[in-house]
Amino acid sequence: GVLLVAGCADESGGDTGSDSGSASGKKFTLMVGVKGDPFYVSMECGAKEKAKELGVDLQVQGPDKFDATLQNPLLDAVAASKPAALLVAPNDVKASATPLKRIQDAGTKVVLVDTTVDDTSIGASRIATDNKLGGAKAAEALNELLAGKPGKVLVISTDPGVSSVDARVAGFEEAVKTKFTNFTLAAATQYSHNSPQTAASIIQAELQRSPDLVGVFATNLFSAQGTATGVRSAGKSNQVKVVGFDAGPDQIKQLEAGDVQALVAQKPYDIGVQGVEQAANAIEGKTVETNIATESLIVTKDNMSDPEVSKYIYKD
Ligand code: T6T
Repeated sequence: GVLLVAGCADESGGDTGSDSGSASGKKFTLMVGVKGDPFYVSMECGAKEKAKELGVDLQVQGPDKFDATLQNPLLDAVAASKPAALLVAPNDVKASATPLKRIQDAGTKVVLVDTTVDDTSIGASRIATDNKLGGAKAAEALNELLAGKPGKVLVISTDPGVSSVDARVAGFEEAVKTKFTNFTLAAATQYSHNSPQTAASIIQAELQRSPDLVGVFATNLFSAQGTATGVRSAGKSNQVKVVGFDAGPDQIKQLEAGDVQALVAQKPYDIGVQGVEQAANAIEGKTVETNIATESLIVTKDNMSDPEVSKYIYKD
């Protein structure tokens, strides 16, 4: 289905395209990872802004769940419509490759945004947060929150095979094993399937099993939301520090309420802008940057009102 967005800041006054290059007037599709996720809503705002500037006709779509079995049929429909460019956040490193390869082979310029596939022949450009670094930053934030106190920490992710969150887990685990050796990983990473309810159940079961748990790293918006709710319902907000990824309006509320202590915020708006830019470059035969790593920043209760930080809070 088509994703409707109400939340973009009004940034009218862009170039209406009288002097734009050959990408002007072409059809671009943005296939987000999942509909209604503030991360992708913000990415869409950035993509729309750049599309407007370049005179590109941008359509946005996304599956109802973050699941390749739902996203792939939408990709097959995109293949049939043959856009000049496809910006896509693939749902799975393996399962998403087949439809994307077909689309690329048919002549559409494919740009991977946020997530990737294993097959490196896919994508003229890949634009994503440095997710491994983001995971390491989460470990550092947790260590600071605990002031070096030793203890067990748990990682709650969405699904294995999602490049973004897998890299965050790897970065977090590496930092715990090499730098913050005061921590021990509580158990294997647990998977919420991107459901806040499941994340809440996971943390509550772990709190029962490991009363000595001191911290949790939840690798994306919905895992973090559910984890924080679960810790709060268990009445353990004072004992367990929660570090989440992503900074939607609800995550900021949880930070304010003290249910989450730190967030790693991405810059999805920038990913959207750069995605359209690189796709246009590919169409116009200009130099394309094959890999772009975008930044992340730590948001806490202390810095969240600073305009330099609050400008990165996602739209919903
Ligand atoms: O964390 C983002 C995104 O980077 C990830 O690939 C999937 O989950 C989010 O969209 C947040 O829900």
